[in-house]
Parts: sequence; C-alpha cells; structure tokens
Amino acid sequence: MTGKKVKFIGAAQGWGTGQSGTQHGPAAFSEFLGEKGATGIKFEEILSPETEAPEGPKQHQAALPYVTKLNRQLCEATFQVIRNREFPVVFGGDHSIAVGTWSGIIPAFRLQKHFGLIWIDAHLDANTPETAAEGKWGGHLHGQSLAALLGHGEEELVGLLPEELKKALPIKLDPQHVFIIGARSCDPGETRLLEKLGVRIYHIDEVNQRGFESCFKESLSEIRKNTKGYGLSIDLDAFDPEDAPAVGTPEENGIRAEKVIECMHHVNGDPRLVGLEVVEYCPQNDSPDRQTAALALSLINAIVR
Ligand SMILES: [Mn+2]
Repeated sequence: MTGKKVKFIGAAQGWGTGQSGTQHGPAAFSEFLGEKGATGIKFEEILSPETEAPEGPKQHQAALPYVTKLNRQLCEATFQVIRNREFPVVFGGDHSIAVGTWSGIIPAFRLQKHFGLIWIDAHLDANTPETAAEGKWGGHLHGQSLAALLGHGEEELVGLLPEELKKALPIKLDPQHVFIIGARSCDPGETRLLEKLGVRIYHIDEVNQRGFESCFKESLSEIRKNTKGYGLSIDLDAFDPEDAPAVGTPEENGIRAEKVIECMHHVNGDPRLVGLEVVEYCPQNDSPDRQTAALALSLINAIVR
C-alpha cells in the first residue's frame, strides 16, 4: 500500500517506436482488467496522440511533434496527481512517454538533484539523435527518453516542464541517482554517454550472476541514502520473452518475472516511492491467455496494493 490514492493514467503512444501496437496497450490492458474483475485499477484517463501512429518505422522528424505533445499532456497530468498528493501509475505506450511521466513528477517535488530513478529495461534508452545513427534502433524516440531526462537530446524533450514551472531549471535527474537493471541490448553511443555521466548499469550478466534482488536492493539502498524520493520505470521488455512475449522489441535472456514480482515488497509501502510507470505493452503479440497483461497486473499490484 502506498498510503496514497493511486491514479492510473494511460498513455497510448506508438510514435516513439519502430514497431506497431504499443499505442493499443492501455486500451487492451483496460479491457483485460475489466474481464478479470480487477476493480481496484481503473484508468482515470487515457491520453492519445491526435493522430494515431502509423504501422512500422517512423521518421524521426515526423514523430517528434507527436511525442512532444503527448509528453506535454502527460507531464501536466502527473504534475497534477502529485499536487493532489496522490500516487501516479502510468501505463504505456512506448517508452518515449517516460519524458512526460517524470518531467511532471520530479519538478512537482522540486527534487531535481535529489530524485532517484530505477529503470528496469533490456535497453538503455539513452541515445541522442546523433548517437542513434550508429545504433540499431534507427533513431526512434523510445530509445532516447532516458537521455532526455538526463539533459541530452532533442531540446523539446530535454526542456519539457509543467507550464507553471517554466522558470525552473530544466535539469531533471542527477545521473548519480539513476540505476538501470537488466540491460542486454545496448548501442555504443548510449553506453558511452551513460558511462561518462556515471549512471550505474546492471547489465544482464551481472543480474544473472548476483540475482535480481541483490542488484535491486543495492540500487534502493543507494537511493535511500542519497535522495529524498524515487520512482520506478519498468519496461516490460526487461523480462524474458517467455514471461512477457507482448512487447515491441523482445530480447532473449531476460529477467524472470516471478523473481521481480517477489522483490517488490522492498518498495511497497515506502513513502519515498512516488511514482511508477509500466511501458511497451504490445497486445497483438500477447498469448491467448494474455500472459503479459497478467504479468503487468501482478507487478502493479505487488508495488502499490
Ligand atoms: Mn525502454
């Protein structure tokens, strides 16, 4: 239990990915919740771009305005949730929405230098338009959201802030307080950037060797020592495709879901945990019994219920 009222916000974004289907994630998840009778979770709103993303790869310049606009709306929404002393859970949508989620939450607490973020993901999402060219993701914006939150990349995303705080510093995250767990498909440019900044990356080999719990607890203990609040950004592609087949960009050899769900008691009820986001649900790739949606539900329940 968070002790706060939980607000569920969907962000039906597909413009940030080269794949198809994440834009249907929130609606499909909502339908799944209805069928399961999971009455405790209900989306307050599902934000969508005014033009639905086309199938397949998107041109960077065509996608940027849609990614920026939805992030702006999402940023206002999460900012308001924090202002109301509630707990935001954002469900995506591709991972470009992280810019909106955290650009609303972090400045609402004025915690810029004192905010921790645990980013559970197969990817680093830390390319910039420059480094993306040499990587394999073709410049899609879901591969650039963490870089933007750290102050690198497209100006519109780096500088995104809630309207009423326009004069605040655009710095959102101190790299010392960012922890990535589960990385196993990293481009050279983004790896260089994060290493230069000093972001702690737990690559999958280390996670497999030490166990997820050890890495997670270590990140938490650093964050609890050095920050005043923190959030969790969970990309479903961090999990092994056996457990989470319904993602846009599956990567073999992932973290086993059961272990992660078990570990969430370490954060459940912690008043310093102030927000959660779960992204990249791609319903068309789910199993007939919707294994990935069920996993997302167990995960959310393990964290906030
Ligand atoms: Mn991601």
